[in-house]
Amino acid sequence: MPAPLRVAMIGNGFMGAAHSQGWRTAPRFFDLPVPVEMAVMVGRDPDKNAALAEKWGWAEASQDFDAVLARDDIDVVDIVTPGHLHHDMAIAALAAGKHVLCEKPLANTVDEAREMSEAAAAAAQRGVSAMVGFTYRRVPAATFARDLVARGAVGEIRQVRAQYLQDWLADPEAPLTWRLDKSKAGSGALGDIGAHAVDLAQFITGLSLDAVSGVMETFVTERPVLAAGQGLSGTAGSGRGAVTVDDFAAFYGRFDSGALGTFEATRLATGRKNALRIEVAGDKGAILFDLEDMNALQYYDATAPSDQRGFTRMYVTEAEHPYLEAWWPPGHMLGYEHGFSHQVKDLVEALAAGEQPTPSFADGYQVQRVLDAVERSAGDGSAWTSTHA
Ligand code: SOE
Repeated sequence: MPAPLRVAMIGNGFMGAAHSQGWRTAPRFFDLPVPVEMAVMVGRDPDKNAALAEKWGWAEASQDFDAVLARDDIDVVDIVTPGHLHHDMAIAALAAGKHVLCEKPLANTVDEAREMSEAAAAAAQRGVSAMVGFTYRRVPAATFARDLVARGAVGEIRQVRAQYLQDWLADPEAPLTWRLDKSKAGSGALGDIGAHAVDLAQFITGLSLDAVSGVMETFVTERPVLAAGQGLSGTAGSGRGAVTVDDFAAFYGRFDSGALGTFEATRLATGRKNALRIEVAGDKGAILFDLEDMNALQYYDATAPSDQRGFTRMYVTEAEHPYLEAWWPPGHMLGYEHGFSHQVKDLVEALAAGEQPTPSFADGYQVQRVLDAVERSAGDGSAWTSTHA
């Protein structure tokens, strides 16, 4: 029996629950090359952290991240805290010789992301690996879209339409949480969900964004502050507080091949709950992935006889589709949480093989440069061209 991989996770919010599900489930459905131990969960509030650690399957709970890093019996550190904590935690964990999985976006600024990428490159020389959690790459239909594009199914890519639409901030009374605080989240819709759209579009196409032209807007500039005890990460108080991030970000992007993309990220898209859509159009066909229909993929074959052309909607639930062999019979659907199990599977397999897992911190840094370029391009909004000139 090979030695187990012992994991420490820091953070216990929404992503903590999702990552715990991944660590718990992957070893039970996939034949991993090494056993996984959910050793310790780290969080600030002792009672909450201990209760959640037990509920989610962690052997121990701790309040002391440094003490956990000093332990010899921890191999992997999984960081699921808000973005402003990623940089210091990841660099400290890598310096302590731990492999790191860090939630997206990699950091809150391009400088932080560069330093993290450099630290990961140095750690790799010592056999220590780092990965960033762009989980949607591991939704089977998204992975399969990448495979079809790589096989030439759409031909030469000309256009990409990428959207990530949510509506949980459409209500102006939705409270101020850390995701609306620039000092904690870095940016709003852009970094929270636009980062996914950027990563997934680049992943599916195999292309890389070279240049952007963007626009950003904050529609609801003040929101209710939650009462003490209910607030998240330091926003507790009373009255209304300022929203310091964007509600909406959109941009044109030019890929390294010359293909063009339109990107839109918003948490005010009334009626859209979690619609991450990537449509890729080439000279031989087109493909559409939509997270709100995540077990299916739409494909248009432009080389078919003209009287038989049309988008085909196929279920990506066959055993030969990515990751599906481990799951259910055809047509028995997967959900949001499976991406986190697939992330653990891929990470554990890479670590056991001594390979660098992907997406790497260098990939996360590249996405951060795209986000930063969108913010610089949007600037103060003065780049709009008036129709009244
Ligand atoms: C909230 O907008 C959020 O949880 C993102 O932070 C996640 O990355 C995304 O997967 C779902 O939406």
